[in-house]
Amino acid sequence: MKRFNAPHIPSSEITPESIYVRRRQFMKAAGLLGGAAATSLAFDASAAVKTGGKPLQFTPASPGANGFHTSEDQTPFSDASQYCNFYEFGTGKSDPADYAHEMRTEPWTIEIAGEVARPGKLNLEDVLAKFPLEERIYRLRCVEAWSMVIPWLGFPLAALLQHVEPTSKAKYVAFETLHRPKEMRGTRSFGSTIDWPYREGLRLDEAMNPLTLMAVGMYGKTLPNQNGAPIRLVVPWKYGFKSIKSVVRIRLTEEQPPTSWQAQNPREYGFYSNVNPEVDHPRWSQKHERRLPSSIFSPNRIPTAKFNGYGEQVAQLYQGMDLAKYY
Ligand SMILES: Nc1nc2c(c(=O)[nH]1)N[C@H]1C(S)=C(S)[C@@H](COP(=O)(O)O)O[C@H]1N2
Ligand SMILES: [Mo]
Repeated sequence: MKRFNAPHIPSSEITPESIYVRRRQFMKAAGLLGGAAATSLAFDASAAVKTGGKPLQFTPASPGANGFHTSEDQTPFSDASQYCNFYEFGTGKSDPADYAHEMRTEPWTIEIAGEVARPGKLNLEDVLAKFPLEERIYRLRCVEAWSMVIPWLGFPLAALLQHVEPTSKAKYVAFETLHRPKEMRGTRSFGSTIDWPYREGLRLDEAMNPLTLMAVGMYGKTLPNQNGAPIRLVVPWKYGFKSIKSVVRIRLTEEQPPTSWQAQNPREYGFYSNVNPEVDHPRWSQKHERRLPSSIFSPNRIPTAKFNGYGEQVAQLYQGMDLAKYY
């Protein structure tokens, strides 16, 4: 098993993000970072690093009590698209923005398997034609104690699951990311962090919750590759690592599926991973977060809310469960 213990490191111990992002932008502008020779296919993805992808049509988020909208300040696109976790491209926060354009996202199919009446492969275009896009302005809180507010574009995962008709045996939903080492330099090296492909999972009722989104865009446009193009999960009440990127496989199961971070370090990462300031990570506190953009002069440090502030929508899913045990 080629695993190497280099798990999540709280970024507060490294560099404040805004300074970091600006430094990268400066280095890029000054031509100080090695640019990959872009093929014609990679060109759009490469441009999307800076500007975002193609404009999309969607129903704008409207304020209400459903958690679909927040009036908090949105994180600028430049921070959300340049300060990322996508270990398939490396463990550094800028690695995804630097290298994810090497991933080909066309054509793209999602395989749906397991406990469903209608298993099979779906083309992304068919998925997009079938499920109208909605905007959801969500907080996303990383386990490393930073957070962002992002306007996502997507459709509820529930719509897709209903379409494939879960059987009565289905209790969990397992997800897998693309694993294509030629295009994902972080998965090529010996001594990798994770046993690829990246895997995540939800209980079926969590997957069916109206907040759970399959996102194909952000800030009005298709997703940049580094944010999980062409389709990713967004589960706003859980730590960011549950929001698996670039999904190619969905499997409904009877048993709780293994997940990448739990397999990597079960003491530090559980299956549920609900945002919870009352349960510290073994190596750092989860009581506060730094809302991006954050710098040493304005750290933007705020208290973390249980379920990332979505308790009204999801607390009932965990009634009677000891969330310190099921972390
Ligand atoms: N396939 C895959 N998905 C992933 C990750 C990853 O390394 N690989 N990182 C996760 C983590 S730790 C976080 S915080 C979010 C970050 O999403 P963002 O970069 O779009 O903000 O993606 C999650 N999804
Ligand atoms: Mo994360």
